[in-house]
Amino acid sequence: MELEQHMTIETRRNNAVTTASGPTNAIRTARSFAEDQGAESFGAGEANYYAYRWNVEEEKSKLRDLSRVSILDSTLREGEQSVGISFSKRQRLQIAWMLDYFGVDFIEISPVISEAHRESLREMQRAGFAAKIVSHGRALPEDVDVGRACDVEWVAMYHSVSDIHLRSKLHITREMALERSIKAIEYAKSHGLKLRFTVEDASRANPEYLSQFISDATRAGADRIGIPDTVGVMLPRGMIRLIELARQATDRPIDVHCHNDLGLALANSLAAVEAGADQIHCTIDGLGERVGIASLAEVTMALRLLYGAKRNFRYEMLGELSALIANYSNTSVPATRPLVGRNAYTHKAGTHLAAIIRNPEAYELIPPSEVGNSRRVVFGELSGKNGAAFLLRTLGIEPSLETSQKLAQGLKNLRCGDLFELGLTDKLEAEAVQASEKIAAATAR
Ligand code: HCA
Ligand code: CU
Repeated sequence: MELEQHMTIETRRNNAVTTASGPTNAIRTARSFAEDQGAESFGAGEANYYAYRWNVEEEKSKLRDLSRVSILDSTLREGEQSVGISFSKRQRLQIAWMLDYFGVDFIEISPVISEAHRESLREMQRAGFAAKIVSHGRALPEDVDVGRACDVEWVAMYHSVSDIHLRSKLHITREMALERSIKAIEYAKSHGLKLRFTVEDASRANPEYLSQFISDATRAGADRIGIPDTVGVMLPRGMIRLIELARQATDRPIDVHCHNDLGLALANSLAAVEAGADQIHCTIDGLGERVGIASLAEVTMALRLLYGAKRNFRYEMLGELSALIANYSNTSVPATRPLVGRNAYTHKAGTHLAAIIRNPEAYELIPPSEVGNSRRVVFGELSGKNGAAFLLRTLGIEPSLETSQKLAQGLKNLRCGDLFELGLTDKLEAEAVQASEKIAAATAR
């Protein structure tokens, strides 16, 4: 069935938009629907309208407003567990400043690791950030004391709850794990701390035990409950059920922390907040143990673009944050990283180029400047006459249809694949548009 037709039927069935029978109505309806949802990305040209409907229309009445979902950045804790990462104190402070300016709600760091980490934490406290600083450690009084010595307001403690961890890592019984955790919670609370308790490896724990654990931790005074998918084994629908169980067991805000071992961290984090989790854990570029967790750029942008969540993050810093981390870890940002990678806004095929220079929305979800990236074009055998005309114009040569075609053929005949890449400034883009209009006019003649 044609998509258009299907949508119309869907629309009728849902009885949500009764007039969406033709393109004009569909566009009009798109606008009001989008406005309804507060989804700014669907207000302008409605390029993403149908996708939005596929994504959320059915759930519209059930979906919570995700504008209140908060963000914890763990680049300085989970991120430092990445292979090849070890920040200096100065770097940690710089990262924290930028994360705070970006607008995250919590910044997590583990002072248990070293004196340098403790000093970093103290400096962060002194900086007077709007973001809350969380001191991460094990569910042990001595780790709580390390946080206390740094005058923190918030501590996070974790204890494994899966049988595999209890048996193979800790060599203790379920009862011992619970008892030890409750003691640690009571200890932290007796010292006036705010506390998140994370049930490590929750996704692989016995559900009855997990539920009991969460409600006991809540009763003992935990202010937030952290539900991690520690080995990245969940499907989004599994995550929904897991969060629903946690939601039943506690009335406290729930954090979700999804590992990316199968590339599902983002999807699982989103499923979790749909199911009632209140905060997502992220790191810059998804850094973390093994292949890391959900990335700050992807999570914050998905919340904004796909759910219309209204947050005042400084999204345009995403590219810079990513570059900073790459610089501090002597690596480069993987070209294929969504939103911030070099390839995220690099267009290559001639047909894409032709569309992009008329309206970038044809192949871009959000303009590159909004995520601190920039648009590039690749010239080579796939450029076609539009790409060739653009290239000629850039070189100061007035393109005709004939020369453009010749150049396109020449680029193809070289059989060199990609010849070179050109960063697009506003001026170059304006010239490209002119060139492509000329070609279009010439072709029409
Ligand atoms: C760890 C495990 C952890 C904890 C998550 C949390 C996990 O490396 O300490 O405290 O929120 O993935 O379970 O990162
Ligand atoms: Cu983790």
